[in-house]
Formats: sequence, C-alpha cells, structure tokens
Amino acid sequence: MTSSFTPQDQDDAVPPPTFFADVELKLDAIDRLHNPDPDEFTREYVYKRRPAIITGLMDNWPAMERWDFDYFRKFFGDLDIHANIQNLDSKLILGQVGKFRAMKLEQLLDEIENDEEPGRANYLRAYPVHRMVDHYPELEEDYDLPDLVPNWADIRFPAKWRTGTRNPAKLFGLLLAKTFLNRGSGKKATRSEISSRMAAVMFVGSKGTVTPFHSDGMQTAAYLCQVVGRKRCYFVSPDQHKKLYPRAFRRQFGMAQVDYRKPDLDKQPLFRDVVVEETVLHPGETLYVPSGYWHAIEAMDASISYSHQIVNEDNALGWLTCIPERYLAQLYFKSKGGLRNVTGAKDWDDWA
Ligand SMILES: O=C(O)CCC(=O)C(=O)O
Ligand SMILES: [Fe+2]
Repeated sequence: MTSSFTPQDQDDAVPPPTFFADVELKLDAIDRLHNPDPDEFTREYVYKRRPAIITGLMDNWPAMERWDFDYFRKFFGDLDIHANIQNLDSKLILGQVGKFRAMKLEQLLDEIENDEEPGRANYLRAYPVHRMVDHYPELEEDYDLPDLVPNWADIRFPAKWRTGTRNPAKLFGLLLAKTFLNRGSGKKATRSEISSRMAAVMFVGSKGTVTPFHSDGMQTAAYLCQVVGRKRCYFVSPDQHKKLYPRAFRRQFGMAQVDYRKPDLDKQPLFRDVVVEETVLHPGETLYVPSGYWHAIEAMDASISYSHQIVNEDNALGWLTCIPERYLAQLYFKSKGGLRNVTGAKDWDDWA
C-alpha cells in the first residue's frame, strides 16, 4: 500500500500532559544542552545521575531527512515483528503494556496510518537495530552512534579506566565488567556487532504510545535519539522509588506498579506525593537517561526513535550485580516462549 501520510505532518499544538492531575508536575524541568563538552557532561550529568536533553548530536544524521514511514515500509516492510497494540483506556504498567501481535512491519505501518481510533496506539517497541542493519546494511549510513559519554559496551573504543577508588572489591568488579563488556574492542567490528553489544533498539509507533514508568534493565543509562515526532518524557528521581511501588525483588529491571495516568490512590497512597519532572523531546534531540532514573514516555505524534544502552564506571558495578538475577529471569522467560509480556520485542540474547 502506498500513502501520502508523513509523520512530520504533526499538529504543532502541544497536547496537555496525561499525567494524573493531583501530583506535582514540574513542566519543562530538564536541562537542554547544545553540543556539551564530553568531560563536563560526564561529570555533571553521568556521575550526578541527572537526565538531560542534548541538541546538536544528530545534526548531521541523514536519518533526519530520510526516516519516515514510507522509508521503513520500503526497506523493512517485510520484517517479522511483534507489534504492541495498546488500549489506552486500560491500566498500563511495565509488564502489562498491552497485547503483542505477530505481523510484518508493513502491517503495523498500515495500522498506524489508517487507525483513527482515539483509544488505541500501535508500537514497534525496542526492535534490535542490528537485525535491521543485517536486513538493510545501508541503514548504518543514516545515523552516527552517539558517543558523548564513556561507554564500555561501545567496542569501537577501548574502555577508559580512570577510577579513583582504592576499594579492592570495587576495583575487581569494575575490572571484571570492563573486561567483559569491552571484549573485542580494538578489532574490526561491523556496525551490526557494535549495535548488538550496545543493545541498540528502534521504536516506531503511532501518536499516543505509552511506555510506563521503569528504570532501564541492568541499571544501564541510555540515549534516546528522537528522529520523527515528539515524545513527552516524565522523570522520577531514584530516591522517590517507593512512591512508584516498584515490583519487589527486581534489581535488574525497575518496574513501577502505578499507572501514572490513573493511579489507585487507595492502594498506592504514596504516589500522591511524587514530584515529577517533565519535558518534551523534539525531533533532532537526544535524551540522556541516567542509570536507575525512573522514566515514562508517551508519543505526542507518530514517532520514530533510536536508542542504545550505556555502561561505564558510574554504573558498571550495578550492572555486574544484576547478572545473576537477569540470568534467572532469562531462563524463566525462555521457558515461557519469550520476553514480550515485559518489554516488547527486546531480546535478551542480543544483550552483551
Ligand atoms: O520511547 C519509549 O517509548 C521508551 C524509551 C525507553 O524508555 C528506553 O529506551 O529505555
Ligand atoms: Fe527506558
């Protein structure tokens, strides 16, 4: 099917936040930095674990011109995917983000373009980018892998080691994580191999998609590079985690049990006191999500985003201590036939 729909045909009016009205919402609360100095950014945002929006990183990406739904239909239409079909009127929390249906990407794009139903949203959630690159190698010319902050999973570069710690257990842990994550660096690697190690993922969806509150798996930090459409981002600092009622015994993936749009305040009274930072991520902007920081993201327009994970000295020990739990979770979900009931299409075999 051909269509004249382009996601850029967006309504410039900013729709109101869908956040539950009775909590303190700090609007436009996230720092915006244009081409920051990498060392300063690492010191002020990575080590202090503050989210930020970075402008300038994507200025030379051909993706900004090329990526739209027609492009994805042309080169990736026949990809087999599991699309997340969200009923926005029902409760949405991590682990309960809606149904997943097997289809070709082309079918999902048709649904996104034709579906006018207000209470529904369709999402290709966290599809592994290395599979897209294997499918259509020219994709890698469309974008640069952001490398503002040290990333031991980025095997284009040898991992830097600049720790000041003298604690032998910490030193040993950091060395172990660095060696494991950065293995193979210095050798020639394909974009597909590099992307796979960093767990690079793509998001393609309709206006209205909701990613409920979570902190990223394995305590990684992440870049979220917005190519098409706007996304509204909500943040809750890690010290407020109790107010989100995280699922117990999960260090390796923070999953809130509150639906921020319609919380059950009888069962989740602490949520009333949460302080939320809000911002709008525009096309061409990159969101930096710190390790352990709670975030929820909703698409204000039809949207395309690229994301990859970051592990370095700041979060490597957390990453390491998550491995046993992640291993058990992986066994469990494999026995259930996949991970789709938790995050979507993210396949843990692709991670490190
Ligand atoms: O954009 C989204 O829907 C979710 C992005 C996200 O939370 C992530 O990449 O960790
Ligand atoms: Fe996330």
